Order: sequence, then C-alpha cells, then structure tokens
Amino acid sequence: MTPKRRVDNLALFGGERLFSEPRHVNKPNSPPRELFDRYLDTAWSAAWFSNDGPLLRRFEARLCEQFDVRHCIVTCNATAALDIVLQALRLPPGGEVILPSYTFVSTANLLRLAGLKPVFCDIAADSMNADPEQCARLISSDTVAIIPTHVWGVPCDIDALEALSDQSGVPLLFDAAHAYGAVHGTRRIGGFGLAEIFSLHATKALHAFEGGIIATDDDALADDLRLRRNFGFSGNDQVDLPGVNAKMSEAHAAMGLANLDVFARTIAASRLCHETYEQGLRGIPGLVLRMPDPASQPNYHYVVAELDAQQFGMDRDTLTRLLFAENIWARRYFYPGVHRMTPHLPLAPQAPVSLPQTERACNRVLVLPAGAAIDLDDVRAICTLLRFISENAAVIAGRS
Ligand code: T4K
Repeated sequence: MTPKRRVDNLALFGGERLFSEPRHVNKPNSPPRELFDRYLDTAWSAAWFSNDGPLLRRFEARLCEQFDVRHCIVTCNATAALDIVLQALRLPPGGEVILPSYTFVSTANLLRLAGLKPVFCDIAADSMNADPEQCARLISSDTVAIIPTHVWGVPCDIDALEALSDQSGVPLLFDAAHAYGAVHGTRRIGGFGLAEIFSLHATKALHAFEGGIIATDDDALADDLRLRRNFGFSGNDQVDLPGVNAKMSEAHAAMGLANLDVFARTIAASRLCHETYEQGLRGIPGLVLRMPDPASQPNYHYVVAELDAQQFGMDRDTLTRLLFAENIWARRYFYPGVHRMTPHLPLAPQAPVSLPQTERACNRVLVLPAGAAIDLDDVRAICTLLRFISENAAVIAGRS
C-alpha cells in the first residue's frame, strides 16, 4: 500500500495499484468458524438438512423475539420472500404498486413477473427514502400496494407511510433488505406495516450466505406464506395452493444463527469503520458522507458518499474509474435508477417518468468499501487516496 505522491502514481495512469486484491463494498462478515461448525454439527448428527428443520425454527424464534412480532418466515432469499408475499396477497392483475425507483431492481422485476404495474415515486432528498407526499399523490383506484425501502438501513418516514396506508386502505410492505438491526423510535425495524422483508444475502449486515426474512403480525398471512414456501404442502399428500420452493437449508440457518450470536460485535465494528471514514474524509470539498441518524440507531453497514462534481473538481464516474483502477470497487448504487432500466422503461417513451431527486442520487452516490470485515488501515488508505485525488482533481480531470 504505497501512498500516491504524484498523479503519475495513480494506477489509471500506469502506477502501481493501491491494493493487490479488490476491496469490495461489503466483504461478507464471517463469524468465528467454530461457532458456525457447532450449529452445523447439530444438523449433521440429526441428518436433517432442510424443510423446516430445527435450526431454521430456532433462527425464526430468535428473530420473532428481536423484532417483537408473532411470525418470522425465513426463506432462501429476499426476492423469493417478496414473491410469496405478493402471491399470498392475491393482488389483482394490472394493479398498481407504488415503490421508489431508488432501490434494488428485484422488487420491480417481481411486480412485472406477477402482472402488476410498478409506479415509481421519488425519494426525499434528505433521507433517500420514498417521499410519502409523492406516494400519496400517486395513489389511484388501481393502487393495490405500497412497497418503500429502508435505503442504506435508514428507516423510511414510517409514521407518514403507515398513516397513508390506514387512510387509503392500501397494504404497506417494507423492503427492509438493508435494515437488520436498525430501530425506529423505540421499535426495531421488522415490526412495521403488514410485513417487512429482510435480505440475508452474504453482503448484508446480518447474513446467512443467502436468505430472506418475512416479519409479520398477521396470523393468516403467516400460515399462507409457510405453505407457499414449501410448494403449498399442508401434509404429506395434501397441496393446498400453488406454492414454490422458497425454503432455507439448515446450513444457511447455521450461518444465520452464528452471525446473530456475534451481531453486537458486527455493529460495533461497522460503526468504527464509519467513524474512520468520517474522520478521514472530513473537509474534502464536494465529498459528503451521508451521516447515520443517531435517533434511528442505524446499523452502520453502508458508507455512502455523495459527490458534488463542481466542488470536487471531477465527476462521480471519473472518480469511480480511478478507484477501480486502484482495486477499490466502490459502487454507484442504484444507478441509473430502476425507472431507467430496460425492463422498466415507460411503455410510452415520449412520456418519461421524471424523478429529479432519484436521478440526482443516482448521479452522485458512491458506496465505499465498508462493513465490519474491512481492515481499518485499508479505510485510512482509501481516505488518503481520496484526499490526494481531490487535491489534484484539476490535473487528473485534464488527463482522464
Ligand atoms: N431489496 C434491496 C433494497 C436489496 O438491496 C436487495 C439485494 C434485495 C431487495 C434482494 O435481496 P436478495 O434477493 O438478494 O436476498 C448485490 C447483492 O447480490 C444483492 O443481494 C443486494 N441487494 C445488492 C444491493 O447488492 P450486486 O449485483 O451488486 O452483487 P455483487 O455480486 O456485485 O456483490 C457486491 C460486492 O460484494 C461486490 O463488490 C463483490 C462483493 N462480494 C460479493 C459476494 C456475493 C464479496 O466480497 N463476497 C461475496 O460472497 O448485488
């Protein structure tokens, strides 16, 4: 890790890369191996590896207790989880679902596959979450659901969205993929809306290699989801409805449980990483870190920077190219915005959807390598590099 002294030292201009191996946005957290092995051994000795096994049940029970909800249905990933929720709600074909465009593409894809119509709302500039006033304006007689995301683990304006759902009678589901461990007011994320859906993908704050959680207090919905997760089987030969295979294996549940055991340490390490970036990037013109709202007890899992090209002296994409050349795989999530992705472009191209705050975020955001598993010396080296680039932005921009 040799710091750059001259612009020629940048890897994009032929210099040595800062890191010999890529530094990723979220290197997966690994719990102590013996902890994972201990859980796995119980599955091994019972020779029970899937289908509602004992580890899965333990995992679900612990999640219910944490979220203070009656049901947690754990699945093979969050996309499959939302898929069975949409099926369970029996939404009429052609129904409109309001969701932000500034989110991962999976929800909009599922809506299209289910014959539903995604209606994209803009985000509030201060939170990057769905703007409740926009959502209210988009409600029509065809609206069948609202699915906002707690982007970067920052809770949405839950009170306003719940009020909107109550007034309109439209069911509210939260995409909580990023938000395990976050708190809104005095309650953990997991207990809001009709259901909240978490991702346990390897890159998430809490992970199970792959996985998803549906948290809900609705007994009938939970019963239906358990059937749908397992092909619709209610007995050995009894199939009640057309379900799919959305089950989680015991090996995945073992990883989920092991990561749950060490989660307090995970959050503390992620927080330290965040604070190291805060310190290291302070004062760089035009490079602003999104600060976690302490009132919502964030999980500190993502380090999200916003770049003002004019003040920094270089646009976000040029900076991304410079960082990639150094093996810093910073990501411009959720570029270009779901409403501008091929499957979700408006059917009438002459009437493009205008979402100014979403487009602004898509053009400015850079998610930096972070999380509990990152080496803090790497974080300091990334900050030093960003400061060097900022100080030499005019020269670099002229050459790239
Ligand atoms: N809703 C939201 C808001 C979401 O963000 C997501 C998923 C979902 C719903 C759906 O949840 P799941 O159905 O996945 O449970 C990644 C993840 O694949 C995806 O789960 C995640 N969001 C999304 C934000 O990020 P990509 O295409 O960016 O993945 P990828 O492979 O580039 O991974 C990100 C970085 O992590 C890379 O730099 C490589 C590194 N990495 C990745 C893996 C898998 C590792 O270092 N180790 C690993 O094991 O989508």
